[in-house]
Amino acid sequence: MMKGALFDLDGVIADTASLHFKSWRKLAEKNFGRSLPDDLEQRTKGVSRSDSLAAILEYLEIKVSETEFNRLAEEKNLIYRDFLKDLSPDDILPGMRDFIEELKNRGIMMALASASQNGPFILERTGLSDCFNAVVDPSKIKAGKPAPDIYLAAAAALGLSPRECVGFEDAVSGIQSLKAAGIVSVGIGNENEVGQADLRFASTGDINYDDVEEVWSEIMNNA
Ligand code: B16
Ligand code: MG
Repeated sequence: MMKGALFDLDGVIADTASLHFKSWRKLAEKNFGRSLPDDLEQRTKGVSRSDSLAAILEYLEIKVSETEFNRLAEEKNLIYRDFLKDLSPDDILPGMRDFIEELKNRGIMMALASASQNGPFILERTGLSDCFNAVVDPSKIKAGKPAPDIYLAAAAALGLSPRECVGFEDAVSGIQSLKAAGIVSVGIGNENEVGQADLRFASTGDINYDDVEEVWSEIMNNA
């Protein structure tokens, strides 16, 4: 049996993924009078705040000083936090509370492996903090997703090997991170974004434990 479940947050547990890009759009409008194209969203999904800002500035072909870079990152976070001000358990994505409770009842340990520094706040506000045995602090991770570091740290925080775990992701960068860590990957979303995952569900409402356990066992038996 699999022993650990490692979760991404935005777009997997909480309905917050689009709020990040909405915040970046607002920031770009306000500071540079520029709009951002839809396809930039995928490049910022699962990616740290500073890596996201670097990708956006590169697209805009704007160079800024380090001080200005930090100010823009901070301003984006203030915009994002404003969007989060009414966050509640109603913002948990469909089916996820039941799925997390099922894992807990089955004795499967859970860790959060989100690139977001707002992770603990979001877990608190959605009432899910108690379900998690560990929350990785992304500021302590050297290389963000797509590097394997954050998922390796999440498995280690549970005292498990990567092979004993399954990871849940909604972003290309996150699936790449899981693969590089040697962790069975479950993608939530469309083929374009998470088609490389070992198992894919179109949306969180479709996730079920039996399929996840079956794919994990199959991969372990063939390894
Ligand atoms: P913050 P995840 C990621 O969360 C988001 O997908 C990404 O868009 C965001 O830039 C990153 O968190 C950092 O978030 O600015 O709140 O620290 O998908 O890894 O849960
Ligand atoms: Mg995500």
